[in-house]
Amino acid sequence: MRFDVITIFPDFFAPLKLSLIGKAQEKGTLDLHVHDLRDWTDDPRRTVDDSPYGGGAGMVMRLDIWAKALQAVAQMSSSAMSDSARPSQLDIPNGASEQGGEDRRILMIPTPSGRRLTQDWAQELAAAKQLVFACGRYEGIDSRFATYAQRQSDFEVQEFSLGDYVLNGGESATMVLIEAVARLVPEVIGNEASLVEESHGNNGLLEYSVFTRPWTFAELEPPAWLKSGDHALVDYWRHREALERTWLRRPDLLAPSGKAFEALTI
Ligand code: 6GU
Repeated sequence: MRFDVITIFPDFFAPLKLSLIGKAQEKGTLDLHVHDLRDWTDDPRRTVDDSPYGGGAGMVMRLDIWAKALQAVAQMSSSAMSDSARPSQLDIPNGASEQGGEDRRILMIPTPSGRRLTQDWAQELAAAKQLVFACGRYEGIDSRFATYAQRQSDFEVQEFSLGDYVLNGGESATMVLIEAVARLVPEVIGNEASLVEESHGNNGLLEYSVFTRPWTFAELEPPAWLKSGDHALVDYWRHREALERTWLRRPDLLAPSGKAFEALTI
């Protein structure tokens, strides 16, 4: 899977060389490219913004610069992907190519007014072929950009938000989305079973509590049934505990409209 990030702060993404996501890039499972928006400016000051029409505070990022950046990234990435990534994907039986959606190329625009990122959406995005991120700063990118991209590029366009609070720019939100999606791409995480049981995983409940040695510390002990050696009993209590934690901490997930409603009837 390929990620392209367009930003005025390319250094922001250096941490993606670390950890599992860095390893996945070395293996070739993930292909991450960070582009400096200022490469597509044409004045010595490398200006990317201007004052808003109609007046008001702050600056707005220019549509013409973003359009050039997007066209360039679209072009360089589509030729790169047709060179290498393509044939190997076709060779793999039961790969993403069977699940549909493997050819999706999506322009992701981080904005507090976008669609809220959820685990379900991250799962869906993990099957895409390419995600391109347009990281805005200041008061944001000229609002025509999404429409422009929809009309003039090969990309499907999605505006996403992490939640109801405001960040200074899309960079940190993009890091979050890349991490949430990348770990769902097959072979990025070593132990895929850990994806199933974790919070917001398949049954929609919060994760049950976990414990390791020492058994007693500062008079604190795990629940006794963890020592029973009876797997069915342990599964039963873990499920109960996950339900209890969800009920106490996130009752919204158990509402009829919530993700874990089904878990109540198991
Ligand atoms: Cl995606 N961008 C910005 N700038 N602020 C946010 C956000 C995104 N999600 C929550 N707040």
